[in-house]
Amino acid sequence: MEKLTPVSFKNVNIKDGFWKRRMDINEKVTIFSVRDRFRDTGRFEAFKFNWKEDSDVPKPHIFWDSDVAKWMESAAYIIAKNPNSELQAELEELISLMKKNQCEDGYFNIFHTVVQSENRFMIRDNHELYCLGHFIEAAVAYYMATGKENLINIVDKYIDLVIRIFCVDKSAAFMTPGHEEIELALIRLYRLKKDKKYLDLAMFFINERGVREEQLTSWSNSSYNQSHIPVRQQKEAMGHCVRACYLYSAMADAARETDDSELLEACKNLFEDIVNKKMYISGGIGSSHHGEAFTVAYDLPNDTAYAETCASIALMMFADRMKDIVLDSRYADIVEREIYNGIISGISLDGKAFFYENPLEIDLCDRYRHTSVINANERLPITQRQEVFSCSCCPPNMTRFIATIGEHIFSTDENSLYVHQFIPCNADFNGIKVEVSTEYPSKGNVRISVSGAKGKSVYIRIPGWCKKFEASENYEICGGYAKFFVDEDAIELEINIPIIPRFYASSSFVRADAGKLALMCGPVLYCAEQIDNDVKISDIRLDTKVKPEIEFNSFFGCNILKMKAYKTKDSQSLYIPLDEFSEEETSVTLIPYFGFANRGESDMAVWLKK
Ligand code: FUB
Ligand code: ZN
Repeated sequence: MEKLTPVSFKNVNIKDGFWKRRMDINEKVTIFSVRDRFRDTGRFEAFKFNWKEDSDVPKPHIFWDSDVAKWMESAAYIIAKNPNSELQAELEELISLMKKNQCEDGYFNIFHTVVQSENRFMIRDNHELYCLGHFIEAAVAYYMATGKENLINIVDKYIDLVIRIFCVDKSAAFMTPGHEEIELALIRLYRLKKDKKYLDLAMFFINERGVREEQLTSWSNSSYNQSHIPVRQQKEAMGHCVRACYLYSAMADAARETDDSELLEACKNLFEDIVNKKMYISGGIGSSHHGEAFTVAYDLPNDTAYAETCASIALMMFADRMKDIVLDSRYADIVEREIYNGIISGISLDGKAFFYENPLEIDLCDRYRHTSVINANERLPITQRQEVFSCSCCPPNMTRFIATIGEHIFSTDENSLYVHQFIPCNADFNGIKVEVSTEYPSKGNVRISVSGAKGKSVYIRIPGWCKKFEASENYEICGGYAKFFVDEDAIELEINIPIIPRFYASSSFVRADAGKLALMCGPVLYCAEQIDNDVKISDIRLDTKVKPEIEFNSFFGCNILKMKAYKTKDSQSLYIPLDEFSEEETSVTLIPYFGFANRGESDMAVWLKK
């Protein structure tokens, strides 16, 4: 097993370009607007533990704690890079409320203290351990940002209680959490504090999953939360996608920490099953809103795609961990697919609104077809992003993702530096200084200057979609990376990855995409929106013989494409005999998929007729 160490986002300064714009918006707009919406809805107020039956205070939800914990984690990452007294004060206030309201025995959960204290650790699907997991991640982040242990002390006390209840007394009504997350969080805390009790507890929850029958919800079976068989035997990704990919991320972490080759093998199999059979071209996973879950292989409907933003983040997290334990560029390829498509389609360009579901096709007519029946709308994804949801897990997941985008760029081991993503930045770590200059994803020239790495190798990922590239120095290909040897104190490498449009057909097993094509340019997926096109989106037939024109568009901060296409010649008939049917030439504009629904409601499609 490889053991690369990712370079912390704290050591990486993103200079300009696509991600700098996103980070600035995250820091100046998103973190505050998510906070304000969480305030409006009572999520912050809930930390005062002042809800009572008949009071005006909104009733806490079982996982509001986790929404705020993710917000805290995000705010901590932001202040780790740029001190901000407002955010810091907000964090301190929340932490002091937590300290004040933590139970004597260490328990901390708002819902199960003020609403249903009688059900403490009784209902497996009530997210207590999931919420604790997010508080642990927030504690790690706050410590990294400030060196302060106040939040760590709170979660540590709670973890001791969990160890007692789950591993010693075994008095909880279940063995493993209904929603995974605590496992990966505990391993993060273990890496920070080096206290083995955290790793042991993570391993306990990983190892106990699927070995016995456990409490189920009334509407799901054991595969919903990956408890159908022991984790080492799992080969097929099943159930709720976020739960699944948080578990797989923890399994990858655990495989690394304990040198467990069986766990690693399971991770590899699960990854293959997802990316070869169950993932949208956008990187989205979860084809159905029923259980927000994986369905069966090749079932990838575009208009009803669930493709939750958190699920894309979770798959990215899994792939990102795998890239550091297996030298295979396909893992970082999936990170790339997610960060430019399935994840950031989840946030509006102004940084204020979010998609929970990320469909790959919208036809507004589907929403209004039942003209004579009241309330007969289909169960279809919303067409415009919202600032907050009653289940608002995605917005704070997005803020923590954007704040730490720098974490996905580099890894190191004793002898090498690895460059996984192409983001313009300066980085300084382990005596090595790196500068990356590029206009990626709009242009493919990447200049990488490295100093302090004499005698080491530099591995640069060559994206799987790139068939031909140029490099300024000699290299060999290892695991999909171009490997360069550094024989001087400072070296400057240049690679050129052509950013040219590429058409994709899907596997013949994917019914929804039959007879259609999708277009990608560099790592970015494209779609057609009605607002840019006169032709009805479903009527566009792409002309693949003429190269699409590429044009940089500042609204999207990325290229758009213009290309030749055909449309059906106007006819008044509903059905046209084939000998009377004809097409005429037209042109279409395609925009980055991540940018759809930023200019009002519009029909949209990724897959277009060929
Ligand atoms: O259950 C907590 C979170 O809410 C899940 O991770 C999301 O899928 C949503 O159901
Ligand atoms: Zn979510």
